[in-house]
Amino acid sequence: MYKYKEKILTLLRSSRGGFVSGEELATKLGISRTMVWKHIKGLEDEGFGIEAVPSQGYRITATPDLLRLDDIRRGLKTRTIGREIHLYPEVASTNTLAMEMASRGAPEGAVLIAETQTGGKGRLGRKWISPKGNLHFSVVLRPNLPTHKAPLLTLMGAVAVASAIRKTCSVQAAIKWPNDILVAGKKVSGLLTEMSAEPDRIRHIVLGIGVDVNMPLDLLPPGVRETATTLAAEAGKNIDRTMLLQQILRELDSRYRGPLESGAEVLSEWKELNVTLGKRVSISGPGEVFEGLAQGIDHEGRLIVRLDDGGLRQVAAGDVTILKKT
Ligand code: BT5
Repeated sequence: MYKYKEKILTLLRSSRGGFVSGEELATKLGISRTMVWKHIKGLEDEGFGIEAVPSQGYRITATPDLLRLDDIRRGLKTRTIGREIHLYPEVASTNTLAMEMASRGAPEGAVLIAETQTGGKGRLGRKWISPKGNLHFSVVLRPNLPTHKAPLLTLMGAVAVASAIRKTCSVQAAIKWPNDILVAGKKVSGLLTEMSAEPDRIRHIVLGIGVDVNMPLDLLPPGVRETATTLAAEAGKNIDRTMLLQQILRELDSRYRGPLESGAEVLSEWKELNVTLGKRVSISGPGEVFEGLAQGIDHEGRLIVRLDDGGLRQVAAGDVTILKKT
């Protein structure tokens, strides 16, 4: 049943807005014209606009901004990331679900996507607002890495997201340490990495990614709205979320391997894409706030900050505010 609907959609799409007769669809699929009509209704229920003209057939007039599993899988061509993909209309948090699924044995590279989240999570108990029109997904990883190297996976995720945004949306995405992607100085994406570990080995990691794509900005509350933006707002047009998601998965897939042994390649890409190094920053970490110059990143992904007294600090976690030059 489901397969026929997908095939009808493929045939209608390939006519690029032209009509395809009910007869042709029925013959190609080997089903009755009544069945064709039922599947057309099914596509309309999904939000497709389909015009039916008796002498000419059917044509697509509108495509919903909804993710579809077949579209995500088509042409993805990844080795590990996305070998299993789950798509949900709504969940509390894809990260929470992915952590549960990972502990029950979900394979490495499993991807969980939700159109909306009712309890989207940021770091440190903060909330991630997750309306329709954006991307919210989590990837299960089982890296053979010691726990202290886990932050490299967040950096790898940030490099993948920034690169994918640059390629598919033609906007200059940049990384702010540790987990933000900015466009024009405003946050457009955040990453949340959660881990289950033994004392010295990672059991599994979930890399959660939220991207503000096509939502109206006023869905974010005042206080958040001013520091955020969407890819649609920056590109001046709605973005094809499927293409962006596929590209992020490909960028993750191509980096999640050898380079992680040393992290060196990911770190050098990260340096190219980041907007933190060389800036004066204020860091708020657990129980303290301090300022300094963000001078470098070490091989474990820690930020190296030069304090005003000349001392150096390696920061493993915290919130960074880039200070204006004085
Ligand atoms: C983050 O936290 O930036 C991590 C966000 C990770 C979200 C993904 S979505 C898929 C997966 N499943 C989850 O449940 N989470 C992950 P943090 O750096 O703590 O930033 C959180 C702060 O960003 C909030 O306190 C708000 O100020 C702001 N914020 C919330 N929603 C936002 C949005 N949609 N766009 C921009 N900023 C937002």
